[in-house]
Amino acid sequence: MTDAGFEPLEWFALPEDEMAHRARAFREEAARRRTVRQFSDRAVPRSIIEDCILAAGTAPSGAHRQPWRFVAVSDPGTKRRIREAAETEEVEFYENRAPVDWLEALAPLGTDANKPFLETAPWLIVVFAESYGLDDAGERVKNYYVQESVGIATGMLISAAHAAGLATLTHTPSPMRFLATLLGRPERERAFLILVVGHPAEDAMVPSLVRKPLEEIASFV
Ligand code: IYR
Repeated sequence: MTDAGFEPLEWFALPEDEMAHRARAFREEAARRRTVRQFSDRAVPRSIIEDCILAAGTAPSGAHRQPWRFVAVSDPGTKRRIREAAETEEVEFYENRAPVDWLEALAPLGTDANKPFLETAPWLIVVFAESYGLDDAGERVKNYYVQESVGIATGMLISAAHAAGLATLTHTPSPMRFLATLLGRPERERAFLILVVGHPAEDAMVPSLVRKPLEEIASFV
């Protein structure tokens, strides 16, 4: 698990105008990303999903424990079972569990308990957080900053999918315990979220959102 030794950093220094150009280009590309809720059933090659997951796996993590596991689901039967279980939780959420203020906050997004995209989209990447690891002898190894590490990796996964021309939706059925059971994951893995990945439906609509301006999200001191 421990990486042996050190090696020289591989680094490509850029002139400042090139840095500015790339920063702006990345910002503009990031701004084009939208969370999509209507997916096409158009297939996406597994190799593209593998590259996105490998990009996510380059995320920094506490003590370099890499406490993530990505289960990429394309099997229609498994997707159907995930949809059925998720919708059962969501009906309970929307009808009973969610407080009024939460439902009000969600109203502009137009979400409800119906989750057809869990079957329509070609890929569901179920992200698991490993609460502890196992060493070669099968002994428990402590992980650190698990939520932060998996959150960063998920952000990179979303960015990688967007860069590959794919639409995504972060879906968080609550509670999510059924995912570990359904996918046969070990006790030490906790479902973090489902990333729905695919092409948007041709008639996909997205809510008109305004992103906070720099002054509201940043302070320079
Ligand atoms: N998990 C539910 C509810 C939901 C909650 C939040 I916070 C959202 O930003 C969107 C939906 C669902 O997926 O519908």
